[in-house]
Amino acid sequence: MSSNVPQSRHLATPLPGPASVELMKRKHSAVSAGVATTMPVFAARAAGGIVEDVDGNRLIDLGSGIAVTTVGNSAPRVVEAVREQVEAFTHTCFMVTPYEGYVAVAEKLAELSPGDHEKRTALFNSGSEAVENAVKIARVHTGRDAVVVFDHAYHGRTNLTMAMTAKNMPYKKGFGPFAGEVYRAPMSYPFRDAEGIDGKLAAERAIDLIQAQVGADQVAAVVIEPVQGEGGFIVPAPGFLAALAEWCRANGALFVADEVQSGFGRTGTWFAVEHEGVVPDLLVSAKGIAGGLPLSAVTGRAEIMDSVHGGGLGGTYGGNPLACAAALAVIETIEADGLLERARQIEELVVGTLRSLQQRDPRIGDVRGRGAMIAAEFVDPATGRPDGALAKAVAAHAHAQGVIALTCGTWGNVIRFLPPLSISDELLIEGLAIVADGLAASR
Ligand code: PLZ
Repeated sequence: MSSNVPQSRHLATPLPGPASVELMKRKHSAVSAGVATTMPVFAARAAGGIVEDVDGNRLIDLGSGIAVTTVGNSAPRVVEAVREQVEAFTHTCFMVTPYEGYVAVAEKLAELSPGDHEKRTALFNSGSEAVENAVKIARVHTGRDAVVVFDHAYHGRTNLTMAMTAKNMPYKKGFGPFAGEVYRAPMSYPFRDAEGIDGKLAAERAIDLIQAQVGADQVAAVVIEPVQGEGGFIVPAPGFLAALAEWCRANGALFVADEVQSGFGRTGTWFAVEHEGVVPDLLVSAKGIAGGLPLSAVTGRAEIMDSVHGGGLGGTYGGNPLACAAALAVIETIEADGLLERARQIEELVVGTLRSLQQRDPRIGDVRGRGAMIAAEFVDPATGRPDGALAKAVAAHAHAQGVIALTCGTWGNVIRFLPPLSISDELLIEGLAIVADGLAASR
């Protein structure tokens, strides 16, 4: 670890401490109220599995800045690569005078993403921007308009991606009208689907609706998160993704995997579709790709990606040289440090802990996820109805004790565990124990 942030939880003050309180006052008078924060503490530095705040409190990081710092905060190779790049040049604009880093990232993505067909990549800044561009590319390539998305989906906050995102509060309320030609199909949600709805039947249910309500020959793209993120870490039943991909192939639509949250080693493979043996036509990455520097990508079949007219894709900052240098260092770190394997170990530890908790506490309705992307869904055991208040109370307990725990889910009743892969077992175990205490305390 390049940074010397001690790898232990430490509460120097009650949370938030005085320096954070002061900064929060400044935030309130300078930053839009529309930008909310999960915790009222301000970060000073972070590394490994710890975020240290401005009062010297050290928090256990079970969120990775929403699945971004997968290789750890200020990971040594990333710091070094960015430092070298920042001294060489900070920006020229790839569309003006290109540079090698962008091309090297595209080459790496071709190598790492599923399928051995020829591929091309275009780079952008945010997940939302890349999802929008995947839709643009799919529309140009197919000459069709319709985009199919799913219940519980999250694809971003721009106008088109708000239309694609399912949840009203806080993402969409009052922000419409939304982009047209976006259609929502039912998701495979094993915990909440009726008994006997396996992946194949769930896919049939979705496809029947798409064919009847949209029309098979109207669909440019089916866009799906292989493991849904904000929607509640929903892992579709086996075969669901493959059946959708197969339907796309048969009907001239593109299968687009939004791997913004599930990609880049998070689930123990480079991309989550690999668990299902699915090869997407287009794959969207962001978040974990560059260790915290803003970078996103659309990677896809060469003939699709090259069907766009020259100049049709781009943006001032897309594939910024600092972000590209960081991405190359992230890839090197995942490979050199065996982090895919580490994600699988984390899965074992987190799932094991949560399952044994579930055996003693029926308010944990479901434990699910893959790799270092695991969640517990809280319910009222009598009715099975979502218990958002419980998830909120458990998260609040964790926050007060110095554990960064995030909620998610359509009903806000899911706590998700997204630790950096650089976290130690000790910190992970301690963080989970504090979450368990929060559950016990919320009776
Ligand atoms: N697609 C699957 O998870 C971002 C959003 C947090 P951006 N998810 C975190 C928030 O409240 O804004 C996300 C995602 C999936 C797309 C996106 C959008 O990525 O980089 O936030 O634009």
